[in-house]
Amino acid sequence: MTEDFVQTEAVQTLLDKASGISEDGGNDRLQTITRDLVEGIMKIIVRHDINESEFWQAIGFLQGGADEYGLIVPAVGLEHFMDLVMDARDAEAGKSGGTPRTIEGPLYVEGAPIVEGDANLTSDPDDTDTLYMTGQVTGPDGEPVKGALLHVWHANSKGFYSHFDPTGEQTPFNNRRRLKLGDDGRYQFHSKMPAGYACPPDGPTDQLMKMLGRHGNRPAHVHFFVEAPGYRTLTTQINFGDDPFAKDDFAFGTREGLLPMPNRQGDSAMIAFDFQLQRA
Ligand code: MBD
Ligand code: FE
Repeated sequence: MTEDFVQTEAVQTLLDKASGISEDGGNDRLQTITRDLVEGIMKIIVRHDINESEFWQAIGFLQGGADEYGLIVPAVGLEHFMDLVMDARDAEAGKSGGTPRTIEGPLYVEGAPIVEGDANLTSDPDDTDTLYMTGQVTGPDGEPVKGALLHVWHANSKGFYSHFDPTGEQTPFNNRRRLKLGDDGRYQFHSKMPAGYACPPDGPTDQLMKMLGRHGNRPAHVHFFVEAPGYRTLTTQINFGDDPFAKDDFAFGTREGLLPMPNRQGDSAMIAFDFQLQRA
């Protein structure tokens, strides 16, 4: 049997009906995309001789993994692929430049405290290295960006994020802040050095990674959204330039230009990192 089977009249009629294309009403774009998506899956079923037991195994995986879609999507490279697509669209539109974007991931929480000046992000105990970050938000011509809001979020020294911590040890919005910047676009904060993140052990994403011969770990990182009137919102992260695992990321978030080298002295790590935004 070949993929031509999908082109038979019975299957094509099934696709037209299942996607709603042959019915009255409905959302045209959704109908077309649904049809293509289902047809693509049908082709894979035929191409790989997928049998009934494998089919139901896949459905079971998707059902069991529903809570972890936000992890499965970056794990299989789709979230990074969206960045590559947006970069390519920008290049086509002549809109390149500035700090690279990279994936948001599933662990942002809205409503973090808004703070000004030298900000402390953490209520973690004082037994791990302190991270100091400073820098400036500028525009395409190097002009300071006025009135920016810098969202920052990162894991604690065990790799857990507040609001998603299985130990229940963290206070709400720990290691999450929105920094309100002034007219010079400068920011400054301190926190505790994050550790790398690992997918929940033996959860659906971790299981899939193991079956693929991969791992479910991310190197240590700090997430940012940079928002300012008149500029395009940037979603990005940094890794640490001296981290041996910096480029071994199951979620493909590490990028050139996002690997500042910390200046480590005793139990502190200092990082200078500027953000350059594109105009809206
Ligand atoms: C993370 O902390 C993260 O940033 C991503 C992209 C996926 C899983 C956990
Ligand atoms: Fe993260």
